[in-house]
Amino acid sequence: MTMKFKVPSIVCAGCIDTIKEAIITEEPEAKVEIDLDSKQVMVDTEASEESIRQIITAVGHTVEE
Ligand SMILES: [Cu+2]
Repeated sequence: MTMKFKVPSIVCAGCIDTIKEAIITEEPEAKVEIDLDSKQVMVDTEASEESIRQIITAVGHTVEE
């Protein structure tokens, strides 16, 4: 299942690497695509939306509701 998150705290390529790495570490099967301009995080995973949201938050980023 593919889920989308808007993460306004993404400001540079470093943020993208941080979030990607955090998600892949917790959910190795996940496919993650992040667009810097739209600050959109797309995750294809079997994990729950809530758990992905928590992973993004745990590395200091903010997910828009
Ligand atoms: Cu950054």
